[in-house]
Amino acid sequence: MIIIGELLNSTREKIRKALAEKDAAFLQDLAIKQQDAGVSYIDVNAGAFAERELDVLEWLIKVVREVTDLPLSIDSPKPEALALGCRLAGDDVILNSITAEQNNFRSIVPIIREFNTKVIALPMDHTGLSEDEGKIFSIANSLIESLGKEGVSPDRIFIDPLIRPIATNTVYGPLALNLIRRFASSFPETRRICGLSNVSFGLPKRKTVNQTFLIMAMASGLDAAIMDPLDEALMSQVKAAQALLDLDPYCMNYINAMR
Ligand code: THG
Repeated sequence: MIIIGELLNSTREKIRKALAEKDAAFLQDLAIKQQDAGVSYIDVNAGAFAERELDVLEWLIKVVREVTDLPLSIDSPKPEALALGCRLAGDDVILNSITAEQNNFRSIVPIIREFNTKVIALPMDHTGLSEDEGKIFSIANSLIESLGKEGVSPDRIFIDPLIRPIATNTVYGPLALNLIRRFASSFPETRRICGLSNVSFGLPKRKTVNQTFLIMAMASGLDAAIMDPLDEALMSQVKAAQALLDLDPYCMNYINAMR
């Protein structure tokens, strides 16, 4: 599993406040804690600042870079923010994200190519988010194909089923799991990712919902997640699930992690 730490996201009230007040120490502490928890990437998002997003993102990346060299996932729908992130972040960036909407696709492909990044592909087009499994799957299919034509090989693509809160409609659980299963069987060379904490918005004991869903999603073929790495139970469950899915020969990682 590739784990991307979700905590430096300006939609979280504490982060928005720390960014507004330029509280570098608070943000750096969270970067270090996520690194110590074992994440492979740190997601950075300044989207809550609207027209000031680029300035805030630039400051955030610089502040994070003072304390860790971990690769970053640049979380923005804006091509200019993604390009800025690439210039500041160093090697092995994940662009989070690209869609099949033509303007978005056309402006982001050159950034993927110039900086040789990985990319999270969201299966949505100009009509926005769909509820229809067949339609989402077919957009994913054409998005992966279009990226391929632009020279972006499947091993650089993370495909995302776009998890929505089950508190708004419980069909979103099976919808995401079915998509993950179909992505895994139809596009085995890509990776499957999700924004895990989305699933539990609006519910009590969100961690329980996130933990349970992550295990179900891993059993369906999920191999990367944007999630809270400071949830120790969740991190242990990732290790156990990997061993149970024969992704951890001799359970070595599990045993070492539990010692
Ligand atoms: N796919 C991709 N990127 C994404 C998402 C996705 N990026 C954003 C989001 N979804 C994943 N990141 C988060 C980060 C935080 C929360 C949810 C998803 C979250 N935060 C609580 C809140 O705002 O209520 C914070 C509570 C707290 O800890 O303060 O739930 O799907 N590609």
